[in-house]
Amino acid sequence: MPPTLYYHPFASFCQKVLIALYENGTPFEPRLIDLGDPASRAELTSVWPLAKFPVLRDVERDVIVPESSLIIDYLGRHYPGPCKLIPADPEEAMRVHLWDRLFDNYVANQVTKIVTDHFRPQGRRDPDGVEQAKAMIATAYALIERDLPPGGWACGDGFTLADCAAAPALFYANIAVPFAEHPKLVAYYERLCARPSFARVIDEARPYRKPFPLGWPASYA
Ligand SMILES: N[C@@H](CCC(=O)N[C@@H](CS)C(=O)NCC(=O)O)C(=O)O
Repeated sequence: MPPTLYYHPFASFCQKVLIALYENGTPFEPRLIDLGDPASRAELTSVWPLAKFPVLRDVERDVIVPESSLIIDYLGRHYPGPCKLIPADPEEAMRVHLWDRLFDNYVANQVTKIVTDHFRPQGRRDPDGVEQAKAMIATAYALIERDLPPGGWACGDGFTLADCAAAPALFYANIAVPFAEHPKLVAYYERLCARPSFARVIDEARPYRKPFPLGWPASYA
C-alpha cells in the first residue's frame, strides 16, 4: 500500500513534496485536506495535531512523517527513485539542506506572514511585521543572487531538495516581493518553471486559485 499524503494542491509546502514525488514517479495515495472544513481538518489533526500540512502516513512502516523536508528525506530513503534529492556526500548534503532552509525560512515563511496579515481583522494587523518580512525576502534574494550557480540548479548540476523548496517559495514570493532585478534568480526560476514536475504542480493548483490578497500578476495566467 503506497503512503498517504495529506495535502492541499495550493499550499506551497505541499507543492514542495509533490515535486519530489513527481520527480521520482513515487506512487502515493492523495488525501486532499480542506482546512476550512471541520471534518477534513479533524482528519489532519488526527494524524498531526498541529494542523500543518504536508503530512505523510506510511501504514506499511507504521510511520507518520510531518515537515516537508523530512518527508522528502524519508521518501528518498524508503521509496528511492532515479532523482536523488539529497546527495549521499555529507558536505554536499549540508549545502542542499542550507538552501532548503534558506527557501523555507527566509522566503516561504515570510510570504506566509505577508499573506496571512491580509486576513487579520482591522486593528490587529501587523504592518511592521509585514515590512520586516518583505525586507527579509529582499535580503534572501540578494544572497541567492550572489551564490546561485550561473546555470543548472540551486546546488549544482543535480536537481535536489533545495529546488523542490525553491520552486513554490519563489512562485508566491515573486508576487509579494518581485525579484525581476536579480537576473540569475530570474533565469533559475524560469528553469524551475520549465521542469515538468513543477509545471504539473502549478497546473494542478490552478483550479484552487482564488482571489489572492496580493493579486495575480498577468504573467501568472
Ligand atoms: N515547516 C512546515 C511548514 C508547513 C506549513 O506551514 N504548511 C502550511 C501550508 S503551506 C499550513 O499548514 N498552513 C495551514 C495553517 O497554518 O493553518 C513544513 O515544512 O512542512
